[in-house]
Amino acid sequence: QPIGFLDSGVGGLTVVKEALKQLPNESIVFLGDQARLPYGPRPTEEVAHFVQQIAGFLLDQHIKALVLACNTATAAALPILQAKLPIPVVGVIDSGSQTAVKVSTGQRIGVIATEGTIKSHAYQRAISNLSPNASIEGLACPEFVTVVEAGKYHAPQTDQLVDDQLRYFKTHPVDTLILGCTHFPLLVDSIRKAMGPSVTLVDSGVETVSVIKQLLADEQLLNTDGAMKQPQFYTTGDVDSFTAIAQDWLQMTELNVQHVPVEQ
Ligand code: DGN
Repeated sequence: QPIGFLDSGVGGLTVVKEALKQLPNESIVFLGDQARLPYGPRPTEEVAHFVQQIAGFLLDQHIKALVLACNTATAAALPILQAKLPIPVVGVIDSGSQTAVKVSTGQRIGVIATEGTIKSHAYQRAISNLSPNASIEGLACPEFVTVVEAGKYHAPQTDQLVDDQLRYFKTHPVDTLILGCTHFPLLVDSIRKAMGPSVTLVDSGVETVSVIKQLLADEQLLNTDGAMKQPQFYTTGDVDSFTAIAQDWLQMTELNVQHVPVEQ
């Protein structure tokens, strides 16, 4: 049985990329809800509704576990799905917070994410529970999602945009920065340049794959042998633009991508 991954768009592919490395014997089904992207500015209830819908589609593909490879979806719907679905469901916020608290030298932790995630205070809560004295700086960077979805993450003007947005941290310094949106690891080179070498960057998605691996092992659901299967990708949006970004990011030429219609 496959593991299901969902995101509002291509951002969740950053988690899939890590899963292909850490879980080479598993099959993967991914759905990007590009037709209704971005999730960031939408009301929580609407995001929760969309996420339940696409989780239902993935359940029909007989997944054995579900990864919400989207911070906005995690903030809006993780407890609901954990309560409703008969399979393990993992989000990206707790694992990113745990790692940040562990690696941060001075407990000055920054979070960049969508407006939805920042407004939900989900990271602020998770980090404060783990490290009550931590100071947390949250910054919404919704434009980063647009740049990534447009496939412009290698464009020279992107460095400038990222640098402008992250200038906030010049006056609000942090020692650790959580990439609290799964789209942002595609911009990691620009983010690294803007933040300088001394700030530790935490990719929530990468940390999540270690969590799901452990969870599958604990539940005796982990596949330890068997040939690696081609992942199956679905998008509710445009197959060609999804395929182009997925090929570039995953460095794979042959991809199975299919369109799934959804109500708008
Ligand atoms: N990739 C999603 C996240 O991690 O929050 C959100 C992108 C979006 O829909 N704005």
